[in-house]
Amino acid sequence: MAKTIEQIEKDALKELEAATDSDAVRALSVKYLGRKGLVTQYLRNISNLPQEMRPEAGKTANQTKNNLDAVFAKASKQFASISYLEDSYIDVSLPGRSIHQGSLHPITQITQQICDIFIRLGFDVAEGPEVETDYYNFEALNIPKNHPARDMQDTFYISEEIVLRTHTSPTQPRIMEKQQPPVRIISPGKVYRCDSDLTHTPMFHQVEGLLVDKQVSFGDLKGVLTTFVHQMFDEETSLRFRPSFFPFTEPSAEVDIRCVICKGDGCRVCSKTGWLEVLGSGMVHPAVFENVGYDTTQYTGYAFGMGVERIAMLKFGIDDIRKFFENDLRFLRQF
Ligand code: 2NM
Repeated sequence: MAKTIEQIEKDALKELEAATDSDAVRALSVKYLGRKGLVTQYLRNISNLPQEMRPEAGKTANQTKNNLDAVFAKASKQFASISYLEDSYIDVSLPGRSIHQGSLHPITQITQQICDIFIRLGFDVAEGPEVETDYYNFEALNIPKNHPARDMQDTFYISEEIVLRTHTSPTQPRIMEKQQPPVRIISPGKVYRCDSDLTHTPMFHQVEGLLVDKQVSFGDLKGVLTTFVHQMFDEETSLRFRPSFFPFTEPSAEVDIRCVICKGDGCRVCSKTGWLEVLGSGMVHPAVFENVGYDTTQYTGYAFGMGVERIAMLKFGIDDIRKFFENDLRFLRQF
């Protein structure tokens, strides 16, 4: 016995109640209203009914078809809007995504501090290549072929004539060749030496300075470096100039400051001397001026150089230079 159209509609509505998503509604729509659907088949079978029953049966069946059509469409729309809400659901109680602020590497910070002091004193910044010729790295700076600083153990050679610069000094004869005095420059940058332990890394940073003019004296050098130390460390920091030797300066002096840790009492950092070496300096050797075509009867000049890592270690109280190159964020975020 075939089901009545009322029974079919009842079943359809009951099944719809159990539907939980729009896919289920679509399946019901196919089951009842599709090409082989139960309502569709019922409509088709009306032609087999006795003539007098057809109009009434057709009317009821069409009403059922239209009703189910509307009910399915409405249900499908409701499920669609629910799933849209579920997909785009935002939990406003979740903590926000934090933005980590970056900062300058401590070596960059100290390099900038050093440069700023000399810029205020009237120096310009001049940078040069890290891959340098033997001529500018050594020869122009009065470092002869047999000098220990040229030792294969210290210098990274690219070829017979090309090296990784071992100091930032070669920038200076490059400038002097192009520019007559007065010259006031500082040269910050990376330098390379084949050396690695607690206090040495194969790459480190220097700032070197040069001033050339008429009647420049060792007193000018002392004044500028004293100002530098007082601004970089502390107005109260005492310093001393200790005779030394560099091939490119004569006379030469190293600058020591009172130990920033023990204030001169003697400790592990200053090897019980109470002093810390922070700078090399001197009056530019006439041979350097001759190499760049400066008139040595008219001009004199001073030069100085320092290691940025060493200054940074003293300022921040760090005892292992390698910390600067490990890129451990727990270390770097302290600066
Ligand atoms: C130092 C110490 C002493 C220096 C000399 C020159 C130049 F090019 F003018 F000759 N530039 N830098 C110099 C002098 C560097 O570093 C420890």
